[in-house]
Amino acid sequence: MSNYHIKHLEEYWQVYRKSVRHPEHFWEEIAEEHFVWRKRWDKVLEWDFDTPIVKWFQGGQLNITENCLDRHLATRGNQTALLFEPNDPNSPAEHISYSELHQRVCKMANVLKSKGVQKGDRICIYLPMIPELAVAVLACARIGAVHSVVFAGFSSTALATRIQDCDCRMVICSDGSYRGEKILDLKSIVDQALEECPEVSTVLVVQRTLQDIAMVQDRDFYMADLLEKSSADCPIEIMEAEDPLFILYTSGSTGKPKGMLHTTAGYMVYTAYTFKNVFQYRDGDVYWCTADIGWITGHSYIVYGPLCNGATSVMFEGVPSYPDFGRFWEIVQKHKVSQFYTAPTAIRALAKENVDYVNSYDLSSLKVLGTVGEPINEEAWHWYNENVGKKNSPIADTWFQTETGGIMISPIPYSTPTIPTFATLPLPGVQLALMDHEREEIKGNQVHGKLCIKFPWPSMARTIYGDHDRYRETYFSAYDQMYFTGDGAMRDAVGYYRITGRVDDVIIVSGHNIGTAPVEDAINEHPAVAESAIVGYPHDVKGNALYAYITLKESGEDRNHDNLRKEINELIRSRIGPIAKMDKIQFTQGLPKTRSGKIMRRILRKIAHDESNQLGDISTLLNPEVVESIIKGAMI
Ligand code: 7RM
Repeated sequence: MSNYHIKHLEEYWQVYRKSVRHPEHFWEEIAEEHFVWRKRWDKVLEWDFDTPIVKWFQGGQLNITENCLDRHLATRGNQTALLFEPNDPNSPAEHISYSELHQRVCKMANVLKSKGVQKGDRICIYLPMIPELAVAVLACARIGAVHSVVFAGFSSTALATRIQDCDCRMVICSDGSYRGEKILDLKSIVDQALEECPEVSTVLVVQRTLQDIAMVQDRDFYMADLLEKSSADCPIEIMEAEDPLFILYTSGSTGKPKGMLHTTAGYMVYTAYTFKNVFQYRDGDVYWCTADIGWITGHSYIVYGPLCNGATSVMFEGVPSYPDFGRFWEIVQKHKVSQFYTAPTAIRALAKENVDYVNSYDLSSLKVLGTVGEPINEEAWHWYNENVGKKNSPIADTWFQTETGGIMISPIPYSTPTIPTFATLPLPGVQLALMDHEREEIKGNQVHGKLCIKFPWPSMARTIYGDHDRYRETYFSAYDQMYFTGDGAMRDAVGYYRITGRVDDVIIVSGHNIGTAPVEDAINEHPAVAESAIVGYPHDVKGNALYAYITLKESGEDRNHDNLRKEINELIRSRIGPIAKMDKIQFTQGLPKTRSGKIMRRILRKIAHDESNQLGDISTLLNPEVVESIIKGAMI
């Protein structure tokens, strides 16, 4: 029996039980057998969920890029590490071997050093899905700098907030990016953001689109010029197990994004282990995750997890709809993809199109399908299973979070029987709990509750950068000695889990977490707006669509409402990004409030869901009379 690669359901249960009985021993064995350490750890785990502190493999020393790159050079130097598929289907794909990737990472690491970057410095990376993004991430890790990747679809305001929050002095960006037929201007977004970030002294610019950009003297440099002069010899920085590896921002229910901090050894061990098991990766396979590296899925399952296993990982620059809705399947056929991992929102968008787009390609190379980011509805699951998998490739519905670093709940393909909409079983080492309203754990099956995790796992985020109190408050204060996920879940008769969605005020739109607060903040910036509340409502492609209830200041009453709607969406686009634009805006006389002044989103959610006959008791509201008028307004 191998702990590292599970191949049967019985084996899963054996491994799972072992991982719960002796968690430390379980992870120690995996850490010992599958990774390169410069010094062995003294202590496998130290933890308490009150403070909270969690430390894995203390005393151990290593570098994650030695595990992702150097150790493969002797055995698979010529094997493709990254397979880059550009936006333009007529441009050739780029096969970057392990030895070439190693060289490129070393060169870029030396560029960073030449610009004064030191261990522990935070580097902001704002790049599209091009090889340099993966190279930049690894270059930081090689010299012990902490990367903070910001998804290159975020606005300049969002970028500036993230640069300021973790005090980055360097930004790595590109001139522009290709997305389908569009060319986006990234450098000007960076320039705008940096007006608010005087501490940033260096900007390294990767040229992708070769469009005209402004370069600031002594601040901005072309990456290519620096790489040319840079040596390909860059020894690793030896890192402590708990040294920070990266910060990744995720939106919360209050305005400020949370900089989740991940550390080195535990993150490496867990993402490598889960990659191997969830995707059942074998030598020779070509693995493709369609996420952007700007999200945790891309960090863990495009870069670190696959490379640690010596896999071939596809990186796709474009979009599923360009040049047409067959693009994903064309790429699967062209590169003989064996594992394909995407989001329910992409599946729903493709399922709306003619099925011939799928059927015109040979998808027989596929062995495992994956989905992540939000609950997958039954219809989308069947469409994926029948048309893409031909009922022959198990679907891994993988549940995890930026905070968990790696996949926590998922079937093990070919071992765990799948059921649509169920993420099924916890992976080894993951101890789940469902909690009731009395904050007690609900035992037994066929139950529903708030999803918690009661024992540490190696890849959990260790803190919110610069705000450990908020970390404790958000994740460890709701339930005693538990990590609270913010999600609800049900456990069925056989112990399978089905995630039912967020229980807080985060709305998932097309797989993007939209915190209500920052969007409301943006709306409220409009001079005509008095107050706003946004909620999600079901949307067949995006999962959720956004609905804004807005009360206007008196002076705005007689304005043209359609213009106002446009202006508000424009404001949201510029402050947050196009993903947060409203699908519906209703102007109201007032918003339902509790007596302590909190907006009752629960009621607005019901109205948006067209369930205003199920509002329950609203007599405790401060202003029950506004509810009736909101219901009337919603019907127009
Ligand atoms: C990986 C990622 C986390 C939130 C999480 C859930 C939701 C993610 C699933 C899912 C149902 C899934 N990280 N979520 N995966 N819900 N089934 N398989 O998305 O930090 O961006 O979001 O996403 O609500 O708490 S994330």
